[in-house]
Amino acid sequence: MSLKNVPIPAAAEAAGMTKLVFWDDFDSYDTIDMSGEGKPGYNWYADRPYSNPTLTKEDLVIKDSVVTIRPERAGAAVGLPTYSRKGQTGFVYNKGYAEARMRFPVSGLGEVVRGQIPAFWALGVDDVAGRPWKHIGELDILEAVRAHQIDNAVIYTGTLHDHNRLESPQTRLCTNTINATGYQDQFDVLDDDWHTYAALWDENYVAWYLDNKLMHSARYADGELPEYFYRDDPTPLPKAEDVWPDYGRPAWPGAHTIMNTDKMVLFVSGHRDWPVDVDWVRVWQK
Ligand SMILES: [Ca+2]
Repeated sequence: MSLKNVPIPAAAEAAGMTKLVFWDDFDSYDTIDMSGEGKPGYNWYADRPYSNPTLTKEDLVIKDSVVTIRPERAGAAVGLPTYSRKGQTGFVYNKGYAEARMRFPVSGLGEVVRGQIPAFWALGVDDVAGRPWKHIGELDILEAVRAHQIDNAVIYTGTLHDHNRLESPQTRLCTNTINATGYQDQFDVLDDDWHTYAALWDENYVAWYLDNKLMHSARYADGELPEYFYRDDPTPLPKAEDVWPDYGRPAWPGAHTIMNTDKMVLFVSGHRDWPVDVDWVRVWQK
């Protein structure tokens, strides 16, 4: 499917996010800095943070307007970023509607190491750039997870993390919201077909979409405990720490409000043993 035939997603339009600020159809390597040097002006960077090896054309195979992301184990979780640590350049964004059309196998998988999963996600640029930070956000638009509860079926999850070192330099406080998967007997099992994964990120609000359908959302504000919602149900979900006592940390008032100011780098992630096809990526803003 060519990107130019894809309409503005309804949720982005409703939020006034109709300005296309980032797009890639993966027609060629021209939008990826394969040099590993971190030169400005590209959508994606083969050089990667956290001392991971530079991606090669074996790790990123482009064919028929699709990139297959399949790096070796080392650094697979990081995938392909929109920002170069080496060049201190690239695409970052604050608020907007980010979406990707992706496909990955859901059966015949060997042992998959934790964290090395199909993902479309964003992280505060200070961490990616290697700058010291006290407080950043992380928006996991999609993480495809194997659910041991249901025969290792591959399920949809989307998560918001608040990484906070303000209260103790030694401690990385983190609170999380995740979709209904993990809270109760609601699993959104994925197949190996193409799907569009998206997150609407606005002031004090994040909502996740699968094929343009609202999946779950989070609301947060200064001085208030965040609330998490399942689809259109106005009843807040139970707190994660009440359901999974060892899951993350209890949320604190103001958790996630770092999202209102943080600038984030986008990533698409796959692995040699769990390759991910990406047809296109777009980001819309007001
Ligand atoms: Ca394409």
